[in-house]
Amino acid sequence: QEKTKISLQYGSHREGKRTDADMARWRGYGLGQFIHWGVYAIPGGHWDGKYYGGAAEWIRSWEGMPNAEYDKLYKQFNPVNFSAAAWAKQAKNMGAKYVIITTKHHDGFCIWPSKYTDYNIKNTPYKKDILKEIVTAYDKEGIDVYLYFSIIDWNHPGYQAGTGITPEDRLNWSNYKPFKTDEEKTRYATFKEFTRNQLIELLTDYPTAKGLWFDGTWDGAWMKEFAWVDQLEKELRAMRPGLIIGSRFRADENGKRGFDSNGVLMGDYEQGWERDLPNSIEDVHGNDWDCVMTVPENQWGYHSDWRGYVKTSDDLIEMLVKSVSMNGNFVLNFGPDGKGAIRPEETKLAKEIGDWMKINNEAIYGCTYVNLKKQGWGYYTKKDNKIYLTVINRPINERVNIEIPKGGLKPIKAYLLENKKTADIINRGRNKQNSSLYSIAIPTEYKSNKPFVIVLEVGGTE
Ligand code: JFZ
Repeated sequence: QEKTKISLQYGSHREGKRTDADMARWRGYGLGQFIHWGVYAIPGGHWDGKYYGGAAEWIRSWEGMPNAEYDKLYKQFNPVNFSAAAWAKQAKNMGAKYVIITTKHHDGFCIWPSKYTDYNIKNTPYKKDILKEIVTAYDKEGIDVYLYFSIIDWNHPGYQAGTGITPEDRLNWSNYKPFKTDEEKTRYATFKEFTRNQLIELLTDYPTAKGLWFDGTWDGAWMKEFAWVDQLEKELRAMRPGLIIGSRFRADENGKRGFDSNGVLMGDYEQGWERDLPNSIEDVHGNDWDCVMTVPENQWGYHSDWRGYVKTSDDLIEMLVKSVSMNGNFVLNFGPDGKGAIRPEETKLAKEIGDWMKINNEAIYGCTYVNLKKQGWGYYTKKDNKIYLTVINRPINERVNIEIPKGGLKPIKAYLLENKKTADIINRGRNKQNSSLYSIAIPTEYKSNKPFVIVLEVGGTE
C-alpha cells in the first residue's frame, strides 16, 4: 500500500542510495578510524585531583571544571610526541580505509589555524597546523579523510543553545522559538555566519578531505534554522562535488532530524549508529550507514583512567564483521593523549585488528550483505562469486551449517581463507521448505584463537 507522503521543502533531496563513484568507494571501506583529539586530552578526565566520570571530551561542562581554567588549557597544548606519520602508519596497518578527525569539538577549539577565531592551534605553543599534518599523512597512506565538525561551540559568543524543546514544541514546531530576545537572535546570526565561514575554510584549505561528519546538531536553535542549513548544505556540496555528508546535519521544517517527516534519510548515509549496531538488515532500511564505536563504554577523547568494561580485539572484530554483513562500515575511535601519543591499550588493539585484517581483509573490503538464514556460528559477507563465512563461535562438531533456498547460489568449493586448505562440503539434502542443507567441515587440524574465515565459492543455482 502506498503511504501518502506529505510535501516537504526541506526534507530529503534524494530517495534511495547515492550511485556515484565517491559513495561506492565509501561503501567499500569496511573499517575506519575515528580520532577525538583536542585540549580536553590535557586534563584527561581529571581536574584538581578529582575524577570526572563522563566522557572526557565533555569535561568543560562538568561542575568540577571551572570554565575559565579550561579555556586557558590551549596555552599549554604542546603535543611533543605527536607524529601524524606514525598515526597514519598505525591506522594503515590496522586496515583502516578512512579516518574521521575532530577538527573542532563542542569546546570550540580548532586544530587548524582558522581565520575566524583565535581559539585555534596557531595560538598554542605547538603553533603548527595539526589538521594539515594529519590530512597529509593519511593521504600519503591512501586513507580517506573526513572532517568531524561540532555545530555546538561553547567558545563562540554567538553560540547559544535554544530553549529546551518541550513535547508541545515538537507538535507545534512552526511556533517553536529558540530565543526570547532579539539580541539573542542577532548574536545567533553572527554564529551562523561564523559556522559557514569555517566550513568553507575547511573545504578550501583541505581540498582532499572527502566528507564532513557533523555533530551537536540536536539543539533547537540549529534545528529551527532548517532553511538556512539546507542552503548551506547545497553550497558545500556545490563547492566539492562528491562530498559525503551523513544524516546528522539538518532538520526538516517539522523538526525531524536524520530521517525527514516522510521517514526518508537526510544526507548520504545514516549516522545514528553511535556505540550501537543494528540487529538485522531490516533495521537499516536499505540505507548506507556506519557505526562509530568507543573502546571503553563511553570515552571518545583521552581519559587517563578508563573504568568499566574495555572491549577486546575479538569484540571489535566481531562488530566489524557484523557491520559489513549488514552493509555498514565500522569506525573505531582513538583518543590520543595531551602529548600526542596513542595510548598502549589502543596500540595493542590496532595491532591485533591489523594482524587479523592482514589474513582476512578479503572478507571485509568491498563486501556486502548475503541473503541467507542467520546461523549461530557467525556472519556472512560476499563479493563476486565468493561468500565469506566468518566463524566467531566455532561449533563443537566442527561443522559450519548453511541453508540455501531453492534458486539460491550453489556451493562449488570451500576453503580456509588463512591457508587455502580445503573444507569438505557435506550435502545434507533438503529440508521441508525445499532449501538445500550443507555442512562445511572445518579442517580438523586447523586451530585458531581468533575468528576465522571460510571462503565458499558459489555458482549456478540450487
Ligand atoms: C557526540 C558527542 O557529544 C561526543 O562527545 C562524541 O563526539 C560522539 C561521537 O558524538 O555524542 C553523541 C552523538 C550522537 C548520539 C549520542 C551521543 N546519538 O546519536 O545517540
